[in-house]
Amino acid sequence: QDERMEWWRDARFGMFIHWGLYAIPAGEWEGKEYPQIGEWIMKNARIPVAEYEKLAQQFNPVKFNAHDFVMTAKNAGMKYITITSKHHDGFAMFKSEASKYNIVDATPYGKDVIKALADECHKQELKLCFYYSQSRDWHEPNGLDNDWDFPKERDFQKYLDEKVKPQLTELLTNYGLVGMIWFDTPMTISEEQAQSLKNLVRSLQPACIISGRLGGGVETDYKSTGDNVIPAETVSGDWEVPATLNNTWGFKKNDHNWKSPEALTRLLFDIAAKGGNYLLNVGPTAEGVIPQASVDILAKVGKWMKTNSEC
Ligand code: JFZ
Repeated sequence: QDERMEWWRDARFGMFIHWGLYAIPAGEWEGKEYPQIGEWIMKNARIPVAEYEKLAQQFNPVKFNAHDFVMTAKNAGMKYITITSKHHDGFAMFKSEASKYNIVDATPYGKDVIKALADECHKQELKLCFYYSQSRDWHEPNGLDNDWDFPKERDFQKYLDEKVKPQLTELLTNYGLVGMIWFDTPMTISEEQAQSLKNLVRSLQPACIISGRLGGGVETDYKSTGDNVIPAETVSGDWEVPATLNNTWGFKKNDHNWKSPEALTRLLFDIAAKGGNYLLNVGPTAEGVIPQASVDILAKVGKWMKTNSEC
C-alpha cells in the first residue's frame, strides 16, 4: 500500500481530463441548452442510444496532440493525468476488442488517443491514470442507469463480465504502467462484484492505485472527497479533491465561469497543507484541444508555483 502510494503522495497536483463524444453537443441538444454538467447530456436530454451513437460518426479530433496535453499539465506543475477512458455514456476512448463502440472502430478519426497520451506520459515521466465508469453505462442494456432505452430489469453481472472486465484488462495490458484506475459512481455494485474488480486490477498491475469510488464497501487505496469539496481540517489518510475549472467536467461551449488562477493556487496550497491531492479538470473540445482559457489559467498557476516554491 505505502509503496503503491509513494508517487501519488509526492505528486499533490494532477490533471483530470473529461473527454468524449459529449464534447460535440457541448451542452446543447436539439437547440436546447442543458444547464447541468456537459458529460451528462445523454441522460439529461434522455437521448436514445441510437441517436447518441451517431455522434461517433462525427467525432474527428484532428487537432489532438498528446504533447500539448502533457505540456499543459507539466507547465502547471501537475505530476499526473487522469483521463476518462470510458465515461457514463459507455464510449471507449481507446481501442477495444470488448466493444466496437470505441474511438478506433466507430469514428472517422480512427486513432487511439489513450495510446498516444500513454506514450507521451511515459516519455515525459508523468503518471497516466484512467477514469473508468464501472457501474453507469448508458450504452449497454445491462449497464446501469439508462432507464429511457432500457426500462426493464438488467443483468449487471453480464455487463461486468462482458464489458467492464475485458476493458479493464485491455487498459491494464496495452498501455504500459498505469498509475491508477479512477472508478466512479458505484450505484448498486455488490461487495463481491467490487471485490472482483479490485482483484482484477491487483492481478494485472499490483502497483496500480485504486481510487475511492469503487463501491460495495470494498477498501480502496485512498478517499475522494465530494467534487470541489475541500475539507475544513486535516484529514487522516490519503485523499484527493477532484475539481472543475468552470462549472462542468466535459466541454460546454457556453460555460465561461472560470475560477481565477489566484483562487486556484490558494486552494492548491490549502489542500496540500492538509495532506491532500488536487485533481483539476480540463474538458477538451470535439476538435481535441484544451480550451485556451484553461491553458492560460493553468499556466498562471504553474508560474505562481515556480516563483513561490523553495524546491
Ligand atoms: C461523477 C460523474 O458522474 C461526473 O460526470 C464526473 O465524472 C465526476 C468527476 O464524477 O460525479 C460525482 C461523483 C461523486 C460525487 C459527486 C459527483 N460525490 O461524491 O460528491
